[in-house]
Amino acid sequence: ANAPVARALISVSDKTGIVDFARELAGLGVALVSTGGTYKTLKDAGLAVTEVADLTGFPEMMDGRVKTLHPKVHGGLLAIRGNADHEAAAKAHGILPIDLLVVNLYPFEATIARGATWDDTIENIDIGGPAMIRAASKNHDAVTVVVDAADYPSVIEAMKANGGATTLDLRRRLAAKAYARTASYDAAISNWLFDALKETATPYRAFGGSLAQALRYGENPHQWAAFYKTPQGPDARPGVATARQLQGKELSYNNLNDTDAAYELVGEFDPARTAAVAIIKHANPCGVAEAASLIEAYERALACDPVSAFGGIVALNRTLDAEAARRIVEIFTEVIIAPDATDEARAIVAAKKNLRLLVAGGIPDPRAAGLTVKTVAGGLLVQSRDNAVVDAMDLRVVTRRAPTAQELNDLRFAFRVAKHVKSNTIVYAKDGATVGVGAGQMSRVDSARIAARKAEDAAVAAGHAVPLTKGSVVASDAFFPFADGLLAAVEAGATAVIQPGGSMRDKEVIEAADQAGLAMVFTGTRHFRH
Ligand code: 93A
Repeated sequence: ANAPVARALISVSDKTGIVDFARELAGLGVALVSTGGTYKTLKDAGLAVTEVADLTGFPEMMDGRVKTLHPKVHGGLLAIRGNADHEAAAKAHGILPIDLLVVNLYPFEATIARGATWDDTIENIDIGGPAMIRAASKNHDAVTVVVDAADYPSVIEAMKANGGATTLDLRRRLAAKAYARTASYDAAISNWLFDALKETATPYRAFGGSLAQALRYGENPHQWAAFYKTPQGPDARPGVATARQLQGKELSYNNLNDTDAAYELVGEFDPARTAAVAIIKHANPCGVAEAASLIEAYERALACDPVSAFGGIVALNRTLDAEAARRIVEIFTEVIIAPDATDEARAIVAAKKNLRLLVAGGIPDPRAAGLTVKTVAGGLLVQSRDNAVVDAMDLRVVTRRAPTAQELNDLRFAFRVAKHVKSNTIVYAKDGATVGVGAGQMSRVDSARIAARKAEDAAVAAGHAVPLTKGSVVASDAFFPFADGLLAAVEAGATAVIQPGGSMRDKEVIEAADQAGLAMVFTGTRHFRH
């Protein structure tokens, strides 16, 4: 049914561009019908428009909760054109066909973002809008539905090219987009309610987000990609979705992924206690350090693996200062993210045009609840985020020797970092800095060896006589299934170990540690990350 559009119902909360669009429609001979506020906007602009109350013969009522929920609206949208029964019913009840529906919904997501009251938020749940959108989309064979102002021009263009009608292809695309909108809208409402109930763990969660940015490409140039944001309240965990980009090239898919990994990692370090810096490559840290100042933390993070740090992402847990900025821009860096940046630091970064600088306004709370989602063929795997923090864990010394105070500090540091490294994870640390990171190996022994070898490389690069793992501590994200992984760490020179424990062969592993004079603590908590 490719008939010209004769009647349009326009009901929009966001009135951007609506007057121009309606004027074009009127110019193409379309009769306009609108709800109260939209009616007023169009009428004030000098357009001929009918109020929906005149169409239905019912006033808008109950504070606007009921304005378009009426058979004259839904019959007009749903009647199958050319179906004798439907047309007879329409005639009998004085229902006029509606060929074009233009709706954008009560701004529910924006309402929760500004932290509105409960009642205000409830009132911003649109009922009539989604009902009309769904009706019009079902009947897209004849009805055009527009939910996004960005589509106004293509509708006008199609009508001009087709004697006042749109094309089936366009109507189908717009219907697909419309159902995506109602789905993400309802997901936002459902998630808001679950959040208010403090329930992240529920199998009934809905998944949805709205398109924040179409990305140039995905992990590789032949992959399509986009960034979707899930609606958040004003106290949202600061991170890539809330950060403001002050300068630099457009963020890529990999940048967003790596920046997220980097920022979540520095979130583990309380800025009131210590300055912390993480350098990330391919979502794994190639150096992390905490120190009295950002510059010192950066230097030490960089020293861990200066070769890999090239082209990395740098995250800081405190306001970026000039000193740190000056040093960071010396090597090729893709992204810097920090809670904020001083004016002087911003000016220094500005000299590197492509370098992306993001300010997040705060740092993420590692203890916050939340969900992680991963796709598998044909489905989604959902879990609560790993919000376990080592400071809250009951550390149990299992060896004859207990760690010294210095070792214990480093063990905690290393385990905090290990949480953010892909499994199997081995992290060597010393004096609040990583000195070797082994990531993503299928065998824990390999991770231990790789981390040790990287430490040797770093020692050679820095002109140290002995590898930095000598006298370091080591963290493992999961238990050592055999003593071999632990022995590899002993060989590298580690003096203390932190790991979850819980292996069938714990006894064997503890004996090996005792024999080597190591101090070992069990956390009872595992930090797998895949
Ligand atoms: O409260 S509602 O759910 N009840 C309705 O019957 C209804 N019909 C349209 N909200 C309803 N709308 C929404 O009103 C539209 O989705 C749109 O967002 C808004 C436009 O109102 P106005 O034209 O008065 O500014």
